[in-house]
Amino acid sequence: MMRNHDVGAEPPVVASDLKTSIDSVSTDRRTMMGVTAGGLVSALLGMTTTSAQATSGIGLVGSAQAQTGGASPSPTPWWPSKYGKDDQIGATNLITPAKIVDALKLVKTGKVYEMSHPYESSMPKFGERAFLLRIPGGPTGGPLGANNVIYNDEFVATEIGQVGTQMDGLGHIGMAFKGEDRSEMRFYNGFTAAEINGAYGLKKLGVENVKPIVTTGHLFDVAGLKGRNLNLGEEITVADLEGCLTRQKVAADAIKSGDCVFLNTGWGSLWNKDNAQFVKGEPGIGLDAAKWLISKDVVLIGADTWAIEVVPNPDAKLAFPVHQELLAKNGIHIHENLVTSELAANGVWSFCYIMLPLMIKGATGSPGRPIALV
Ligand code: UVW
Repeated sequence: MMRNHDVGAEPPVVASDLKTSIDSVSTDRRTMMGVTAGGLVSALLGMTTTSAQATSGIGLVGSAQAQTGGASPSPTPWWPSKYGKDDQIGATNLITPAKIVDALKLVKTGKVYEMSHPYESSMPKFGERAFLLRIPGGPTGGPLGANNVIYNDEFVATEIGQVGTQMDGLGHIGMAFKGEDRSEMRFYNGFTAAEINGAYGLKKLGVENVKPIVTTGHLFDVAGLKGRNLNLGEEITVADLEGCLTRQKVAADAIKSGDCVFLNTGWGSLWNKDNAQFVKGEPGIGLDAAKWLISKDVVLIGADTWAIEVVPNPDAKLAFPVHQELLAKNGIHIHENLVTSELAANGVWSFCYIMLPLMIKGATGSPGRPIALV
């Protein structure tokens, strides 16, 4: 089976969007405040920003981002949530005790598939996000007491919920209805930026609200279906998802309310091998496939890519529309930078999925160690 990334086969729409570099994109609000993540960390640690931090997928959506600040992109409110007007839990409401019992029935052998990459500074990162770990001292402390105990601590400076293998919480993505007016920037359940944003963490929709995720997971091996790794900017369609189910001999009604779904695109094979290409864009679902999965009432969609959605979007005017559709409009979580290749290689199509988001109060997302159990 051919598994190489055919970089040369990028569709023409990509080339036209590539002209905007990260330097010319003005919508990263950290830069607007004169503080980049790398700069903040550098200031904290007395270091210089690394060239790895300059790698970015932002340039690919630059032309779409350049169109911000105009008329309302969608006059249709998506709130109140079907889970209640004050709900901050979103689709994880669907993970009931019965769902957990059902998922655990899939565990027959006790085999664990790790779905996380290790967290390390060399990993690919979107925009100027950073991950830096230092062990001060060496050892950090001691010797103490008559027994001369010594200890090591670490100091980590990072966008904790948004680097590496990470799950997006419901406070991560919203939509600006009236330019810079924070009372018209809407998130899940209609909460506004004016209501939720706080310098010391989100006041609402923080990732601590997400329930522990223990439910049935299903893999769509799209790379397996195509017989190759998918290309940058290649959209995964509803027909592709249906094709995966047929090829994998999974019944169309196997995906039930409260389940999670995952995409194996092959893009993850670039991880820590060609980071520049990994973050430049990616294959993924477009709005049609997203709506098809939403209609199945899933709780979370994950992938071996950094955004799970096709980047750049085939509609060059749009930037991350699937993020808005899932997180803001439907309260469905996104799990990025997962390892799905082992599941695909072993033909593991359904499994018990466990991800326990950290209760980092006010955070926009969570790192973690997701596993598939069979
Ligand atoms: C953005 O934050 C724009 O993307 P992601 O959730 O993929 O990191």
